[in-house]
This record gives sequence, C-alpha cells and structure tokens, in this order.
Amino acid sequence: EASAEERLFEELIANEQRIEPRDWMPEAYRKTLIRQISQHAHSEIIGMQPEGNWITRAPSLKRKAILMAKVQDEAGHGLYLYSAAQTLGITRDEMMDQLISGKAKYSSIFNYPTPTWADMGAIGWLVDGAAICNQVPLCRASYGPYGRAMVRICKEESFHQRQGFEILLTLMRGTEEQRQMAQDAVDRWYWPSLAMFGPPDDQSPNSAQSMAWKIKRFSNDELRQRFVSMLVPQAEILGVTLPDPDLRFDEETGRYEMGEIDWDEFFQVLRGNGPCNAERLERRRTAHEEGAWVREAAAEYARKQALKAKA
Ligand code: FAQ
Repeated sequence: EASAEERLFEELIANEQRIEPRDWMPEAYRKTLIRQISQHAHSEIIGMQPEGNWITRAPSLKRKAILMAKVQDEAGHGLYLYSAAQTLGITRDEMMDQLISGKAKYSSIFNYPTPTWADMGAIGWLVDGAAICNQVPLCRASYGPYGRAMVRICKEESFHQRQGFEILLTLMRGTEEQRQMAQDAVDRWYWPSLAMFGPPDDQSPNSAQSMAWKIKRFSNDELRQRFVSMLVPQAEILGVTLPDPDLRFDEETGRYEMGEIDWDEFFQVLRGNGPCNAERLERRRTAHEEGAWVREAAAEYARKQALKAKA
C-alpha cells in the first residue's frame, strides 16, 4: 500500500510536474539523481583538460580567446551541476573526494588525447554535438534543479558545437595537410563520441527506472540514432568522411544502420584503463591540492565576515 507521500510523488511525475528539493522522494530516486548529476558535473570539470591542453598553442589570438571562453563555460557547467546535486543532500567535499580518489565515474570521452589543433574542432563538433543530443531532453528532467541547470548549459553547448564545426570548416577549406588533419581528428573522435551515449539499451541497467521517473526521456540507442542523423548532413557540408563503412540509412525502418561500437574498449575506459585516465585524474588531484589555500582563505574570510555581522 503506497503512502500519501508516495502517491503525491507518483502524481507529480505522471502530470509532468517537477520534484523540488524539499519534496518527499523515494531514496532510490535521490540516489540515482546524485549518481547521474555528480557524474555529469565531474565530466564537465575533467572535460576542461583535453581542450585546456591547447589554450597556450591556439593558432591565433581570436582562437585563444574563444577556446578560453569555452573551457571557462565548462567550469561553470560543473559548478551549476554540483549545486544541483547538493540540493539532494550530498556535499561538494564528498563529491570531490569521490572524484579524486578515482571512485566516481565521469564521461568516457575525456580519457582520449588531443594531439592536434583539429581535435578542438572535432571535440566541439562531435563531443558537444553528442552532449546537446543527450542534454536537450534533460531540460525536461523531473527533478527541478537539474532540468533548470540544463537549460542554460544547452544554450552554451550550442555555441560550443558551432565553434567546433567552424574550426573544422576552416581547416577543410585550407591546404591538403590541414584537410588531412581535420579528417584524422574526426576519425579519432567519431567512435568515442558514439559511445558517450552509454551501453546499448539491452545492457543499460539504469535506463528503465530513469525513464519511468522521467529523468531520462529517450534510451541510449535512441539518442545515438538522433546524433548520427544530425551528423550525416553536417559531415557532407564539411566534406569529411564519417569513419564507419557500414553506415547507411535504411529507408524501410527509417533508421541508420551502423557498425559495431567497440564496447570492450568502452568498458576498459570505464575501468580506468583508457589512454588518459591516469593523467586526467592526477591533474585534477594536483589542482585540488594546490587550491587548498584558496578554500582556506575563502572559509576564513567568511568566518570574519560572520563575526563582523554579529558585532
Ligand atoms: N562514460 O545504465 P546506463 C559534457 C555508465 S557531456 C562513463 O545506461 P545511465 C559536455 C553509467 O554511469 C558528458 N560512464 O546509465 C562537455 C552506469 O554506471 P553507474 C557528460 C558511462 O545513467 C563537452 C553504467 O555505465 N554528460 O560533459 C557512460 O542511465 C566538451 C551503465 O549505463 C552527462 O553526464 C559514459 N559515456 O545513462 C564538456 C549527461 N555511459 O553509474 C567539456 C548526463 C554510461 O551505474 C567538453 N548523464 N556510463 O556506475 C546521462 O545522460 C546518463 O547518465 C548516461 C548514462 C546516458 C551517460
């Protein structure tokens, strides 16, 4: 027999209304939101590194300014998301500990290297493109603070995606060497960006419950389809080839047929064995330790202000 609170929760979900921090919610709903939102926040923060790698070497002042703004946006996204997670009763310190101790997950995609400038284009076009497909439906997530944070994040991601597309377009209009550089970067990022959407539907343990709670609105495979159908015409405009010889549109089903994603590689990356996992984590840990004095100074300042206010 459901309690009155449970019935109210179910009713809010059924009527497309929002669950807010002070509302009653099942413990499992709270837990799954903390899991997803904190992983998402960690992804934004770790996601600053592959591109941060190119800030000092951007090919012009304008490119540098744009890249700095983008990486700064990612820090901002991380902060909104940590704040949204905090409304569920976990602290920033707990989340940070989980990240730097290697216990927390963050998106697989940020464990790949960025050897050339063209990777900045491929990340913007493919990684931010995938992020948009995944995150636009999250603007309607049933948990209020998460859905609202996603609205602003998605607007910024759209700009990020266009700037990536424009980097690739510029390279594709350049010399033969530049065109090759752009194609190589697309070859590097295409498959990992497809894997970002998560395991296939029949191997996605969280999807059914998250969809019933209206946190997720579409399945992992459904979103992957949408992503590919967005990419195909854009790849044509760019003049790049998507590195999947099996990719074709099936008129009968109205869906794209695609080659098999390397799920072994994906699960290896999740276990910490991707090309850059160790480096990403080490960098974050060092930054956290070196930033200790800032946190201490801020806490001390707040303490003094509070004393002053009392006096
Ligand atoms: N990487 O049962 P499911 C960005 C895990 S965009 C690592 O399907 P769920 C913008 C999953 O957590 C990137 N782990 O799980 C940007 C679960 O493990 P758990 C971040 C993955 O939650 C651009 C297990 O596999 N975006 O940052 C991945 O229903 C450029 C089973 O999977 C988000 O986080 C993966 N790719 O669906 C920044 C979006 N996929 O937790 C900088 C919000 C799955 O049980 C530069 N999150 N796993 O131990 C989501 O939409 C969902 O959590 C999914 C996974 C779709 C990622």
